[in-house]
Amino acid sequence: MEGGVNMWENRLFYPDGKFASYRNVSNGKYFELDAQPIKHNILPEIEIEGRGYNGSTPGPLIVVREGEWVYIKVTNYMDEPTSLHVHGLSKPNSQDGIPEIEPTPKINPGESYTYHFIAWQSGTFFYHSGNPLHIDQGMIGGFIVLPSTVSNDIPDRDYILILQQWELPQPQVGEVNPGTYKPEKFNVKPNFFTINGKSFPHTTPLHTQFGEKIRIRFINKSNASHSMHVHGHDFKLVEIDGFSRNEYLDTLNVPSGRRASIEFWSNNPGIWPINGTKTFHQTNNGVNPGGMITRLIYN
Ligand SMILES: [Cu+2]
Repeated sequence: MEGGVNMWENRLFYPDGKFASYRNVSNGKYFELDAQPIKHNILPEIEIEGRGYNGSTPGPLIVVREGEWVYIKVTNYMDEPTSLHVHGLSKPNSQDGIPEIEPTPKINPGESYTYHFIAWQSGTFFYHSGNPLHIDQGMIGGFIVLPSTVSNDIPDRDYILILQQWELPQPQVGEVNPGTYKPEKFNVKPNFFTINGKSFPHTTPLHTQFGEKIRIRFINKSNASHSMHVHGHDFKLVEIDGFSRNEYLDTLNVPSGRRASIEFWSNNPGIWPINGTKTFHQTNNGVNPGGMITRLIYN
């Protein structure tokens, strides 16, 4: 049902992020990603000097269909080489984007390379720089492959949430010192936590109406696992790493590298937190509430 896939595409939401624009080509879609230094506010008073794609972290959401060819032209506007790895979708070695290890191009400053491969598997994926340090400075974005055919049973709203953490210099735990900061290398002692690049209370809420089926796709590539909880709603785990699951839970651990999708019915009106359960992750450097929290709000 081709129409159903079009409908599904219109039901994708990437709160606080943007969708990647594209050009249709004969056998698929062509995207452009600019790898560049960025300044990005995770809170009104906290700006990060990091790296991102097309001006943001996370980078724009790429959406394609199962079976399509995907072309992604990456241009390096930074002072260091980079590359692009689309995580979880297997592809030819030359297109995998880890040039330190694989026979795949390194994109030097000022240069471009166009990755091309088939999106053969539907599911939730993400892209990131082949340089791990760049990832922890913000170079990650969502990559969704919608199935080529669907039943009528698609979600009413399908949210994509990327989990990130940051180590920013701060005088002490328990206060937030406003300013512009470069994330410490690899964020080994993270003190700020974001969903799609924003910390609570500045995360944009998820909206619903009574009776809808909501899907949430969690994506984690940070140095920690994130244990995600939806208040007021048990949920069904429907996907891990592009593969179907069918299991009921109310808290779901999302380890580094994993994508996990859940679905639930909006059957309990209110304003509900959706959050990482680790206590420090629910704060902004120890200031409660903050960090990896968003809300589900019934309209
Ligand atoms: Cu990978």
